Amino acid sequence: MSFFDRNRRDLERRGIDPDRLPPGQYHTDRFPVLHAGSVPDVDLSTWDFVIDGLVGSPTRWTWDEIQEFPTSDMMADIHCVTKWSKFDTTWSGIPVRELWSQIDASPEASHVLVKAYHGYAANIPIEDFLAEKNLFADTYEGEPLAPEHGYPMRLVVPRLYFWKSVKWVRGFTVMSEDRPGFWEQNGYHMYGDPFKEQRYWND
Ligand SMILES: Nc1nc2c(c(=O)[nH]1)N[C@H]1C(S)=C(S)[C@@H](COP(=O)(O)O)O[C@H]1N2
Ligand SMILES: [Mo]
Repeated sequence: MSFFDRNRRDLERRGIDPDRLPPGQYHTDRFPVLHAGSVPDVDLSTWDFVIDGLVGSPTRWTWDEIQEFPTSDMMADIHCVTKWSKFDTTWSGIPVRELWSQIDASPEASHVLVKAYHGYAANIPIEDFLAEKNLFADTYEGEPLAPEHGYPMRLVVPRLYFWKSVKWVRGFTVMSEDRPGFWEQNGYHMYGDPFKEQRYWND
């Protein structure tokens, strides 16, 4: 029996539906750390969150200002393109929809490019960006985000592969076309639906 078959059988034994696993994924209870480059040195006194592109006027919030937004809690399964999935992860933070309601986005807006320290970016269609579960999270499993998992704030978009969930997020650009981010320029799929196994350019 293959590793993947055993992994599904382990889930069944624990009373967890193995069909929650997208094709080609295995379940883990660990929380692997994955990123390009180094963990940024974060200084909250100079931290800002910037929204530019197709908005009425560019918006900038400091760390103190962004604390004024309402927050929610969310639970979701996450799926990394390197084949691990983790179930029932819990997060809190600012719903993406909350931030979006405060900006004057153009009716032409179709995609965002979400940006982080060190030039990392990921592109997401607006419809997926505004999905109900999505958060700009500052809390994971009831604790402040660990530096390696995106402190002080990361995006969480559970319906797409986890590379879209930008750690150390600093804002986004609103666009009227799709433009590749960091991994999308380096072979990863422009959209990245785990259940359609859209891992690489030709998937
Ligand atoms: N800023 C930034 N965000 C990032 C990455 C990165 O390299 N830089 N890697 C992505 C990838 S490929 C994955 S799988 C997840 C991993 O998140 P984790 O380390 O919290 O598990 O972060 C995503 N967000
Ligand atoms: Mo990843």
